Amino acid sequence: VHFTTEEKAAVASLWAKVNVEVVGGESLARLPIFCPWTQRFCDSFGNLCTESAIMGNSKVKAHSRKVLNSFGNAIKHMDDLKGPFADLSELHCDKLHVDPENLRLLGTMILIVLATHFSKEFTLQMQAAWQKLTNAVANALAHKCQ
Ligand code: HNI
Repeated sequence: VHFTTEEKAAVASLWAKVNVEVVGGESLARLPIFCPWTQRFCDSFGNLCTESAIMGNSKVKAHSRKVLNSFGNAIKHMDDLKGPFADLSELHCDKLHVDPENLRLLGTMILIVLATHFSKEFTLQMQAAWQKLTNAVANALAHKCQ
């Protein structure tokens, strides 16, 4: 994937304002695997589908921080993501058996959260640049899943 100078600048300018904990947590909380639409277990367990319930889970919280920090790393290596993400791809594909679809979905959730936090700055161009990045990161992470 080739990023233009403008796209790189757009991504970096928004990233400088991102609160990693907040955006990471909200994005993971929106991932449908944590918050299934059906809410089948509400009767027995109570509602686990709130941001605070999901964020109260320390492992989820730790992971969301790691996810966003690895996006920070991706922003430094936009010209070649496969190399820097090779080990993480092995972890998610071979060891954790994460469905690649969920890797892509999390990227979409990050876009949604960025759009809600930075509504004015999240222009068409900004969305396009970030979408390209989230797709590229998901592809790099899913590389070993085939
Ligand atoms: Ni993910 C660990 C990055 C999506 C489940 N994950 C990590 C680590 C990073 C990371 C970084 C820490 C590795 C280490 O400690 O060496 N994960 C990312 C990124 C994405 C992502 C950048 C998506 C863009 N991970 C997902 C998804 C799932 C997931 C969608 C599950 C559905 N990840 C895990 C699990 C671990 C993990 C489980 C190990 C536990 C942990 O917190 O270290």
